[in-house]
Amino acid sequence: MKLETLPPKKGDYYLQDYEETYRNFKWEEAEQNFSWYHTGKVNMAYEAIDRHVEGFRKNKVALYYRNGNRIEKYTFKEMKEWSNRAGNVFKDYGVEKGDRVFVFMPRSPELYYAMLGGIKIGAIVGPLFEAFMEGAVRDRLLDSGAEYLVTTPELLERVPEKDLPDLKTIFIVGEHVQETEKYIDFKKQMGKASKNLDILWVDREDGLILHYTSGSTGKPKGVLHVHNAMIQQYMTAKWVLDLKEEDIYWCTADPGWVTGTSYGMFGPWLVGATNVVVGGRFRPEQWYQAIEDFGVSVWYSAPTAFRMLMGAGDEIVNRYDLTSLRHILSVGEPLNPEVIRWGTKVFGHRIHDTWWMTETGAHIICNYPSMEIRPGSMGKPIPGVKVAIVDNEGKELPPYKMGNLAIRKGWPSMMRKIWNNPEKYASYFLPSGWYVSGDSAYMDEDGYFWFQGRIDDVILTSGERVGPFEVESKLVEHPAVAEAGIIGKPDPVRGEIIKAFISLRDGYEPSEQLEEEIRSFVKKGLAAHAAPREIEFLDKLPKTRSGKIMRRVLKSWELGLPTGDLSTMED
Ligand code: 6R9
Repeated sequence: MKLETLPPKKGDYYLQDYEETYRNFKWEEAEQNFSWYHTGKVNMAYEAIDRHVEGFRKNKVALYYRNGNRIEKYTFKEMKEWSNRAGNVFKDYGVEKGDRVFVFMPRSPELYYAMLGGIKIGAIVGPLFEAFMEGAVRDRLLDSGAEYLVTTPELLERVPEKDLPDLKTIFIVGEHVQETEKYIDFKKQMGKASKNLDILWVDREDGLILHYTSGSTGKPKGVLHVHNAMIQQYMTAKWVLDLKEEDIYWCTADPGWVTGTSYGMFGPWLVGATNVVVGGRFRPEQWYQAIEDFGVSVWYSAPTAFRMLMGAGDEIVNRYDLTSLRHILSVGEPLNPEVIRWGTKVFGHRIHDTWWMTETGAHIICNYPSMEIRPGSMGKPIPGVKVAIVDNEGKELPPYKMGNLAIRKGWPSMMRKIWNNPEKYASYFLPSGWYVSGDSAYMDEDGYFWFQGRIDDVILTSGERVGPFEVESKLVEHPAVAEAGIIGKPDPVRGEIIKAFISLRDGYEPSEQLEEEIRSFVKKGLAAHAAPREIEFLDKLPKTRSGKIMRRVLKSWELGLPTGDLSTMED
């Protein structure tokens, strides 16, 4: 079978020659773009915001915000002043370097000032999804020992204060806040605070942000990143997002997910780009409208969103003017080839898949606009980082061998700690110096990486190893299938059999005939052993808030086992 490829796009890109850059690039070269390379004094918020105010971007829009009728815009200068005010308020109430300041809020300008303000005075900020319920909030605040929280009156009801003895001060963003010793009216205090602030210069290795991410079992773990992450976020905002001076950039991710900070705040602002933030729930019409209204040129989203847009149909795309778009990217889950084909058809642009993790802090394997895309592949490692497929002992495997997707330890934005859990941190690394991602993949002979599934999700059926991604991607090519999740179900004869959970597109109803049709579609299109023996139709698949299909939940449902931590599951 001929390999499907999409040729490079013609254009003037930061990364014109991937192979050559990969051979020659040194991180130290990039670091010389920053004054801290010479002075040793660093602060992420300074580099992302204040630095631009000293230069020519002072009056450039840093943030366009829309949520229903609330529409606002802020220049870099305004962002600087508001985050200074926030920093001053925190300082007044005792926040010191290294203290954890958690932010439990809907996406709003205040959320961004609060995070930047905290960073400016050396605090470690911790973003939480606004949809978290009490248990999820408790686990994270307890584990981090957070003393400070920024939240809204509505969300405060989900903060179990009696269980959180460390929590000293709560900054409330709302109208008519009743101030007490513990409850502070954040907006009122910001209004009174000075818009000038002496930034606290910190060390490159000082703590910046704590992102809680849940493993498949057990409690969520706090992944700590440091200010040094900026160098990789900065370079990838150029190489991968290809952000230019005139771009309007929209990252659809919430800051509760690492994508919403590394590439919803830090990366784009480090290169001085204009960020669009849209609040509220996902609706295809609203999303296309946002692209049209803001003139979005670079758009970063996730497979789940693209699949939902695809499911909503082509007719609706045509109602909007999307000609401002020039570069589209995806992250969070494997990007099905069918989705890339659809995107190329309706948007006239390829969708560029990017692979990375909360733990990696920034992009690791990507597709670049100047490079050929092989749909279904995550692309190639970013310059300055070495990636390989290794066995459990850390031995590098040859092309086409499925194994552990591993990264050579020491890339700049690597996590520096799992909060309170050094054993867990150590468990990511092999003695031979590889970080093991927990993902299973292979590399082809040209160095493109192909994702198979989480190691735990790979299915062993009649002696064949089947990655869920291949089967799911084939399933969504079927016209009736909107989304699919695959699990291995224990079977006395075959070891495991493949079971598919499927949600149907609008206009299709479950039936035995459809089931049979879907099964033979996979048999013919992929392989007999990859066809699901069992199919179950669901209205919706269980997903995380970042849009990942939760296969372990499907599996526990199937086997009648406890589902483990569900705090990151969508409502
Ligand atoms: C940024 C982010 C990390 C896990 C990762 C992998 C999956 C992310 C992917 C992808 C296939 C891609 N993942 N991007 N799988 N192709 N392009 O998603 O971080 O939430 O920590 O998840 O997500 O399984 O190991 P995080």
